[in-house]
Parts: sequence; structure tokens; C-alpha cells
Amino acid sequence: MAFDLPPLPYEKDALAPAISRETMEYHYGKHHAGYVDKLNNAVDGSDLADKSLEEVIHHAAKAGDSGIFNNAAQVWNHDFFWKSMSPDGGGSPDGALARAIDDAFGGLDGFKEKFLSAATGQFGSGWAWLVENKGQLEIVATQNAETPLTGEAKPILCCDVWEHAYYLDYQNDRKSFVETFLDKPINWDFAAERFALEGEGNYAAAAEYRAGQEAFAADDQRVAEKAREAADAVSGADADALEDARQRAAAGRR
Ligand code: MN3
Repeated sequence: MAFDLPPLPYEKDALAPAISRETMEYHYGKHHAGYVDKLNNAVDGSDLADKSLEEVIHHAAKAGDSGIFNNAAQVWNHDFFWKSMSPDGGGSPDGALARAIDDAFGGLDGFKEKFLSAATGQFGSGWAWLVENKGQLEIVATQNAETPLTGEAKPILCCDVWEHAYYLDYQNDRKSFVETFLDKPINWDFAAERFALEGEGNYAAAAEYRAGQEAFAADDQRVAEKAREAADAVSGADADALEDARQRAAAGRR
């Protein structure tokens, strides 16, 4: 099989009572696992079977292949959601992430208010995300399987607001579910790690970063060549002329 179900970063009952074992059994064991199975069936025998999950998402998004895109993106989104929570979560962020949250939302309460509003305002199935876009934190909501991974912004945290994420524990009360998510299991350590990642936030950014690194290395090569040419020049006959010019310039300054 090309793609595996990524392991849960904690036990299925570790987030209770915010999220019950029963919800995790369905959400991870049936929904997430189901996306992995459907993705494997869809890419079986094709070139995509050897690609990374991020490459498959990007390729399917560009090609408009919704069957592959939906399952691949949902595999990635759910893995990111599990990591966005922790049994030791809650509290508040610190360091650079806390400062960025202050800048963007006027503080943690402002962040929670905006995140909650995006999560509850999402009509139907989807996701709420904290992302970084060109150094600035933003909150975005995406529909169905849509993921910031295909755009410019780097995902920092997410909350699944499909009904299957909360119905067993909260019935139709999405607001209580998201308020609980923001209060307890939210994993600020993971968010801080994501925030600190340079150029590896998403597929598009990673590709851009690698291209930039390669251009920089090529440029570095050119600079080294120029330096060698200059060194050759001053070690030859031009060296006398250069020294002469230097002395005249120095005399002129006196
Ligand atoms: Mn889900």
C-alpha cells in the first residue's frame, strides 16, 4: 500500500472528556482510515503511488482530480488535526508565536474569538485554520477537504468542524466543541514548532524555498568565480596599476 494511516500521537481516550474514546474510534479508526484506503485504491498502479502525500495533493489540486484530492487532503488534514491537540494541551503560547498572536489578533482572547467565529461560520463541512501568510498570522476556514497546503500560507493549527468530529460528544453544538478545543487540547507546542519552520510550511512554499536555495547556491558560485577573476587580475600585470591607483586615491584623500 502506498500510503499508511499515520499513528495517533496519543491513546484514543487521552483527550477525554474534550473528545471521547468513542469519537476517536470512529473519527480516526473509520473516517481517517477510510480516506487512506480510498486514496490507496485511487492511486494504485499510477505514478502517484510513489509520490509523497503532499505531492499527490498538489498534483490532484492542479489537475482538478477531486476524487484523489479529497482523499489525499483529508489524510493530511486529519493527521495535522491530531497533532494540533495534546493531552497536555491548553494554556497559552509563548515566545515568538505569542508575540505574533498579539500583533495579529490583539492577544489570545482575540485569537480565540476569531477562530471560533471562522469555525462556527463555516457552512457545512470543513476546517478552521491558523496559518502564517508572509509573516502574518491569519485565520481561514476551508470547505470539505480543502487545505491551505495548496496555497501560499503555512498551516499552524487546525480544527476539524465536520459533524463527525463532534456529533457523538456535542451533538449539533459545534460552538461548544470548538470552545473546548481552544481551551484544553489545543497544542501550542506543535503550533510553535510549525511557526518556527522556515520554508517548509506547505508544498508550494517548500518548492519555492528549495528553488531559492538553489538560486542562492548558483549565485554563490558566480560570486566565487568573480572573486577568482579579481584575484587573478591583481596577481598579474594589473596588480601594479591597481596599487598605483590605490596610492593615488590615498594621496588625493590627504
Ligand atoms: Mn474529520
